[in-house]
Amino acid sequence: RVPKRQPLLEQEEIDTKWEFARDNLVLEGSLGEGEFGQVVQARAFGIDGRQEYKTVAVKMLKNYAAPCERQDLMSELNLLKDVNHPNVIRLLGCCTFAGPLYVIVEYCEDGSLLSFLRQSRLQEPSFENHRFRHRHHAGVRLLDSKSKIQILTIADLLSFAWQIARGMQYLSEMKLVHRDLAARNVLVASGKLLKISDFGLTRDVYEADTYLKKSKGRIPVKWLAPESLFARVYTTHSDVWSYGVVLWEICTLGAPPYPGIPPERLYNLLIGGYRMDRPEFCTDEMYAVMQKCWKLDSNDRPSFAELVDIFDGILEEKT
Ligand code: ACK
Repeated sequence: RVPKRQPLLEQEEIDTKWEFARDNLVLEGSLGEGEFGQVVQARAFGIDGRQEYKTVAVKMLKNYAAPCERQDLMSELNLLKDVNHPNVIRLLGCCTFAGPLYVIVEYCEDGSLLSFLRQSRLQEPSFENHRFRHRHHAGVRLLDSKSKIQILTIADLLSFAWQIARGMQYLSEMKLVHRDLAARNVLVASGKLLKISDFGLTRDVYEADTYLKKSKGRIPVKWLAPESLFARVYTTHSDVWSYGVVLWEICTLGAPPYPGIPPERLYNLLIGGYRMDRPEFCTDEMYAVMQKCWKLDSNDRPSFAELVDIFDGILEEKT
């Protein structure tokens, strides 16, 4: 049977929608790099329909990247085409023809949550400050941040927890499993607005709601649920485990998890019931949430919708 032309035409349509002319992109300084990929700050002319330059971030591969890295970046691009949420990084365009693959996303002026948390340590700690104002805007809880000095309050940290849960709730409703949720993969835009990023490892899940990773890649061991470590099973429940580790990163202002524990010992420790201690400045309430996320039986962990409700409740109390 002759295959129908329809799917091909659809594919062409999608590409035209997002393809951006390379000539209108001016690459500037590097924002950072990983093993195979790099992120470069750039100015894009007319990318959001206006006749002006807009600062953007461009994700691309390094010269010696393996084909599977290109595949990861391509799959990240394709997933980004379908997502639209204030707490998830927004795709602005891509360059897929006649040159290197560029994935153009919104620029987040304060970089990764991990570096943001670590930088905030340089400021006066203000853990005792419970007074804060927030407003709802397009479903997003924005904290007032007129000052350039980034002093983080408990309210900020709770808002971070809430925003990441919101973004993850959206992704899980889209049947997407992130598989690499960590503070290094969350970005901070102006107004301390968080955006979940780095979808390179993200996969669609179908009926079984489970993704079994076939090949061995780079594995973020200390963020992984025991079932992902042992059986390479990734679900929205294993994303919830990683979310618990992100809560721990938030409360420690970006400390590396399981300090002093070699990654190869982690699995046995976790199934034996070992969990990270409550961080020094973490409330019992927050630690209780982490512990729920780290239940051995993945079905006993809260859903992202429940986590949003929990932090909604805590934030309301403090208003
Ligand atoms: O912590 P950073 O300064 O913020 O270092 C990392 C680096 O690139 C590698 O991921 C930065 N980065 C990534 N995506 C963006 C973006 N969309 N806007 C601004 N910075 C970004 C990140």
